[in-house]
Amino acid sequence: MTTADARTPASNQSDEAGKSIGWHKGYVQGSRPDLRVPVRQVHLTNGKDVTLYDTSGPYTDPTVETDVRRGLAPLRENWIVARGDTEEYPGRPARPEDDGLKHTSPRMGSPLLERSRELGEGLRNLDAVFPGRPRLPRRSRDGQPVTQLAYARRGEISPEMEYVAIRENVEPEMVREEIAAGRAVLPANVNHPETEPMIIGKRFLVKVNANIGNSAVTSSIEEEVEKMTWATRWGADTVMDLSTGRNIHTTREWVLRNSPVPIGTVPLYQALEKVDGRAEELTWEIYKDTVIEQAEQGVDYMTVHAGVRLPYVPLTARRKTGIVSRGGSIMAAWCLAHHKESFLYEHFEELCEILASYDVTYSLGDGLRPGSIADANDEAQFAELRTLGELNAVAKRFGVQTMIEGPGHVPMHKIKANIDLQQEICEEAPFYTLGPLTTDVAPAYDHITSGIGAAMIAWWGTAMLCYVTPKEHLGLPNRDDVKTGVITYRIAAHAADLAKGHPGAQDWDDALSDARFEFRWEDQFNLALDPDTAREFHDETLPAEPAKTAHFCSMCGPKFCSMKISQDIRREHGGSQTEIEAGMAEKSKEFAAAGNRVYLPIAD
Ligand code: IRN
Ligand code: FE2
Repeated sequence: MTTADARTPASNQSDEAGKSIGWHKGYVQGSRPDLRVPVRQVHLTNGKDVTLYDTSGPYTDPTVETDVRRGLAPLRENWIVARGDTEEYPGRPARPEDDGLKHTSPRMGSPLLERSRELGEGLRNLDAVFPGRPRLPRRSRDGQPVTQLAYARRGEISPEMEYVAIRENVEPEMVREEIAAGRAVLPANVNHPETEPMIIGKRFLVKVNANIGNSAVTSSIEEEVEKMTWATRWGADTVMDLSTGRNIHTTREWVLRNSPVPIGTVPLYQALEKVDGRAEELTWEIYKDTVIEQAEQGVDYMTVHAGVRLPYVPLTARRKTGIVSRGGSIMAAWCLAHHKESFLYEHFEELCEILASYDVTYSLGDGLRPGSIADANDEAQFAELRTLGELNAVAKRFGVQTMIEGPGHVPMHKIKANIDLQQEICEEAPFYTLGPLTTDVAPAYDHITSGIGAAMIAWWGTAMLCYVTPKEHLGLPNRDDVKTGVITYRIAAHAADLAKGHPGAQDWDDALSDARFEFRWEDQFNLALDPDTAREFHDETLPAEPAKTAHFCSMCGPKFCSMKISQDIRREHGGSQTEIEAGMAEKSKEFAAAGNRVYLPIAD
């Protein structure tokens, strides 16, 4: 990573003033021709480049033609086939109920296509059935795990591992070790060859997940595909499709075929659709069938709420907000209705065998996470966590990559106990937390209440943060909410990367600080997490082109910009301490003479 030289005089680039140099998509070549790792190359006006991690996929590469109807190129396909441990098979036939169309009579030909066309509902320009290349699903040839964990344990550095090593600026052997030890996961279903490998673990950059998903009444397939590309454009490392209602199978197919990042789901949601929303009618068979359906499509990781055990349900009775997890409440309802142990817990080993044969990663759900500050770190939550620790060990035995989900709503002073306990109980398996929200009093601002908790818990070792949007607790996020959520969480993640001292993390800050200090406005914008908004805010008060190189902004005005003042001091008085102090005293006199006002009215 190269950054701007901190001491480049501002005047040196005045001739390039206002010229938007921008950024372009670059690639770092790996050890084989088909291993090219995408990066975002920001070109600064001083001729230097800054290289940033890039999650946006081929969509931001003008040299690559993308077509959502055909899907992305299957970049990992050759790697998967070359391993020789998987085979194609006919797969499970898609059924109308997979798409929530259970109550309509199937027709001749393609019932899904016909019904969806007839309904014409929730579908705008996209056809109901994904038209892209037909493919058969793959799975393990002999029932042995075909997981990155199995390869890492055998001492193999897969192309996927080399890819993430380049992405993270670390040694491939370190990647292999972390995966082998279960401290990191590399979610990469053999049926999602389109995905650009990424890694989740505390020794790596903190990752951010964005949730998307239609519900029965809102959103179309097209909108969901767009939300996915939109979220990854702003920096989502993974996307979870939490769709319910109609077109659920088809929406997921479109999202998967077009997604450059791993896709996660909660199979329980779709299983519930298949029994018409009646939790007590769920069975292991329906659940298992849904998991296989999704694994064949290429879902990279699945939330499984197997820690919600029958004896824990009563522990939530006296809580302020009971069970707030969707999956958790479905499983609790099932356990109570049958007065039986959870079928997920009972059949966990069988589930491990299925996941291992596609390399689906577990995300062991926190179905009993606290839904309010009052319920944080209570008995129900920690009882479930201990069970997740036990299940983590089982999953590892079966060679399944595993991460552990965490809360929720937790006040700041109770956050650290969560990650410490999780790391201890789960043998340092990656923690994946939802926030946590540090207070309950700010609906409409819960991206912020949770961004605070997210930054703290990530600093202490959480590997991935599940974003929260301003619509949390209020409604389904739209495009703007998705962007706000992703940017907020990128801030939390990067703040943690800095605090953890991840190699190269600070280079980005240094480059932006230099640009700020030297009044290279365009560079500031281009380096920003959200260049559009930064530029827009600046232009609101100083729209003129010359202002892009002006040595002040409208916050303090031309006279009292602190950065301007320190530059003047440096220029007039060189560098020695006494000279600087003298300069400061002089500026202080000027300041007093002008009325001691920090904020001057904006002159227009
Ligand atoms: C992450 C950590 N804890 C929960 N999450 C996410 O919350 C989970 O991965 C899923 O995307 C979402 C909803 O989960 P529930 O409410 O079904 O538990
Ligand atoms: Fe909540």
